[in-house]
Amino acid sequence: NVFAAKTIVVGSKMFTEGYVIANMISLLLKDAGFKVEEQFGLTSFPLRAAIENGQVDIYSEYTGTAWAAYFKQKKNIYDPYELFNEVAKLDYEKNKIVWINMIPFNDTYAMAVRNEFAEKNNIRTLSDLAKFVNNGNKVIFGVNPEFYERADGFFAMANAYNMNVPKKYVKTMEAGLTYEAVSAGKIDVAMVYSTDAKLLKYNLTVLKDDKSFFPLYNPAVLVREEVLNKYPEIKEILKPLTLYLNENIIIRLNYLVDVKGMEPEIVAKNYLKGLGLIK
Ligand code: PBE
Repeated sequence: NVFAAKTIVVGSKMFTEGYVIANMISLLLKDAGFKVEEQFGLTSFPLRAAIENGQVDIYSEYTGTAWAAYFKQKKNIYDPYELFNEVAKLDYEKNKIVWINMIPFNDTYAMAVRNEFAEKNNIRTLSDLAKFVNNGNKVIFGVNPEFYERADGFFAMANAYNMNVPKKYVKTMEAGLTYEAVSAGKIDVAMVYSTDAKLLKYNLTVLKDDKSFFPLYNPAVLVREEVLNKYPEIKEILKPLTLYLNENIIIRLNYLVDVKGMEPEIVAKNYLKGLGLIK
């Protein structure tokens, strides 16, 4: 039926930046005449399963997440474009998922402590933290359940730094809640994302990953090949994500959601409208 609307299912992860980018994908596609269904608010592994089995057509994924957590690659690649190409190749060969439109910023996991804690104990890097922990100091960590389990997550990180953390000192909580917990002294070290806007609100020191344990995590758009073949224009429609997002801008947009309390959809819409990219 030539009159049937072009329908596409957009997925998203369950955290602020994930919602902001997914809403942009959704708004740009709608503006170009697509009918969009939203499967928003999933954690990484279920969302991944959903695109592999065709329940989701398109979503934004991070290069390092696919590389290290899904494909269990150990080798670190320090050039974002090279990592994008390698991970895209693997995903296409394995799953016929096509990577398009890499976005030029890195949203990495990081460990953050209160500024006083960093100063008092002279801790600036993950190696400093490992030394402090291994000296027998009781240090409580707060991480989300996904980071607790992932191949590029907590225990692999601790292992890379030879940091001996008893399991009972690692508390799991929602990613957004680690800031309040560390500020209130309920935990000593918070898992954060480097583009989180709450880093601007709380007085925290982000510890340097001095052994480069974490891969690069650049977002990109992933589409099932079948869908891209049907609608090849998608690549052009979503190009603004590559052209008009960067680290400063995404932190600003995350700020409007996490600190100012705006809805991610409104933030995404205002930004795209302001640039004249949607009606
Ligand atoms: N990240 C930061 C996580 C959440 C945001 C890219 C390390 C991920 O989705 O893999």
